[in-house]
Amino acid sequence: MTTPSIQWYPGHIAKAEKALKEQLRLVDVVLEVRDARIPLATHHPQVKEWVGNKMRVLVLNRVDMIQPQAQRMWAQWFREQGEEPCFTNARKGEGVIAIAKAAQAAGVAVNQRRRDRGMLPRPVRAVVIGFPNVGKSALINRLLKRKVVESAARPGVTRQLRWVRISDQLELLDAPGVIPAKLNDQQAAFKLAICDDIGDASYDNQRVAATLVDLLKSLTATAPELFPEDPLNRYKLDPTLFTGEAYIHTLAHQRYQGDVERTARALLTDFRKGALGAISLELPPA
Ligand SMILES: Nc1nc2c(ncn2[C@@H]2O[C@H](COP(=O)(O)OP(=O)(O)O)[C@@H](O)[C@H]2O)c(=O)[nH]1
Ligand SMILES: [Mg+2]
Repeated sequence: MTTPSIQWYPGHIAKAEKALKEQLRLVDVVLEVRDARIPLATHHPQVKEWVGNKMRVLVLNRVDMIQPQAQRMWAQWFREQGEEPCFTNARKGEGVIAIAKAAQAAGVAVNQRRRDRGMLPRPVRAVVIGFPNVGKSALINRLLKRKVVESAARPGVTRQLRWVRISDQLELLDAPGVIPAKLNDQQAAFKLAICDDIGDASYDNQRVAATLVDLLKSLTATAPELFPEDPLNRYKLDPTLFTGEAYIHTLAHQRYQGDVERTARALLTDFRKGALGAISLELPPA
């Protein structure tokens, strides 16, 4: 019998989705945050339905963790799809002003409609949504540091919601990370695990780390221009000689007294903290 390699908890998802749906009723604009390393795998299939006819701003965060050339490729690809994503580094605050501006601009129409109905204008309300760990909170905190004012709690539908007032024109709502109830694409699920964007899912570190090695091998082969150096140089073990799984085992014997689990964790940690370099794990579809 085979068990699925990456599992998570439907109960948590249902709860997060329910909270999100309540929040969506209160906002004018949706800021959809994805991980720039895996902009396709961090696309949630329900976003379209959640956004409905609200305005949406697409944010590709962690731009510091991908190659500048990969950023250009994604920018062009999204443009071809009729999208204009904002690239941000929420840790440093780079690109966040553009987001506040885009959200505010999206809200202009909202206030026009209010005026037409004889109502007073109010700040634009936006919710920040995306997979766990993509940088939603970091983004809000960065926006707050720039402009700033207060952080106020207002009664939500069934519980207190955290509204953050960014400026006189913009209020944001932090949302819990959401994950689809089902991930049919196993490769996407592995990428989410590699990037730690899957919340408290459980998975086999060794298989995830082996998949990372296989993925890096195929990326360096298909787009050598993005990898002037092999990202696995750090370990002084040539990945082209092994499958991902054999690589982890060999590395374990060379460096970690045969402890494969420790090796897998070390590799994943190195990737996640950027020690292997800035690496986009996805490239735009050809
Ligand atoms: N290098 C880098 N780290 C980031 C960036 N944005 C967020 N982080 C880090 O990623 C982790 C998760 O961010 P958080 O905002 O809590 O994610 P959330 O779960 O979507 O709210 C934190 O340690 C952040 O400091 C970014 O653009 N670049
Ligand atoms: Mg958060």
